[in-house]
Amino acid sequence: KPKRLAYGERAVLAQNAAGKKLLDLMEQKKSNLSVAADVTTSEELLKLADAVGPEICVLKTHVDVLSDFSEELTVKLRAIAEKHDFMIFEDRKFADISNTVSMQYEGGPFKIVDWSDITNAHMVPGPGSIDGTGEGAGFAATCRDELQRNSSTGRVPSSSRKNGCGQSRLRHGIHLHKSCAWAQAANPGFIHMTPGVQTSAGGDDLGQQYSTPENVIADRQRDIIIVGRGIMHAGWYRSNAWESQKNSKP
Ligand code: 6AU
Repeated sequence: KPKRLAYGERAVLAQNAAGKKLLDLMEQKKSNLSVAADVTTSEELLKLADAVGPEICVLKTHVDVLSDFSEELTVKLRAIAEKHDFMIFEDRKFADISNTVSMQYEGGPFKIVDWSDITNAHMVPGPGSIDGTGEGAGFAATCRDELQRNSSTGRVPSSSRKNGCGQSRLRHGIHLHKSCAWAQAANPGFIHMTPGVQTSAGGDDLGQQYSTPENVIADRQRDIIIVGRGIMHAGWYRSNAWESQKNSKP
């Protein structure tokens, strides 16, 4: 088995500025944890970001589930990201032609390009849909992207989607999904982020499947785990366990 390179050693091999920054940050902060901040109000999001900020390399957001999104939120979130030194990944999953994706990325209510470090696109329309997101026309040079397929049960990856994934991966270099056959050993310049992680394997009752951190990082050679409800509901587990010990039989 080839020796696994350290994240910091891989920074020089990264495919773009975002990848390099992320690998350096992971090495320096000694964190390969990303939290999926799937909350529905700005106040909860800011509170969560400030609480988990010291532990994480990436905060993953879905700002279109916030009931009160505002530009003020993005300014505050950026300040928390600078304070704790993590990157913001808006999990937008674009899926259209390049011209439309670029308008959605820069405009609309969210103006994702202004405040996120990383965003992502489905490979369904083909790799061309995110080709404009490099240093290309209409996009800020800070634009970054990720690719993804689904971790939920019942997915049907078509060969064309797989091809699109492969081609874009070559150009863009940060790669996000659960079941890709490419490990970092295949190309240490790519970064693999994997969602669907909890402390024990299993799933939710809507088709999500979970793996453990060790399974993802050690066995499958991925780089970053993304944990959502497993961390956000830690309070629930904590109080449940605490209350349960009071009920334990002598
Ligand atoms: O740990 P969970 O199940 O609470 O949250 C998992 C997070 C959610 C999903 O939108 C996301 O990861 N996700 C993704 C991403 C990151 O794009 C892809 C995927 O295949 N499965 C998945 O759960 O925010």
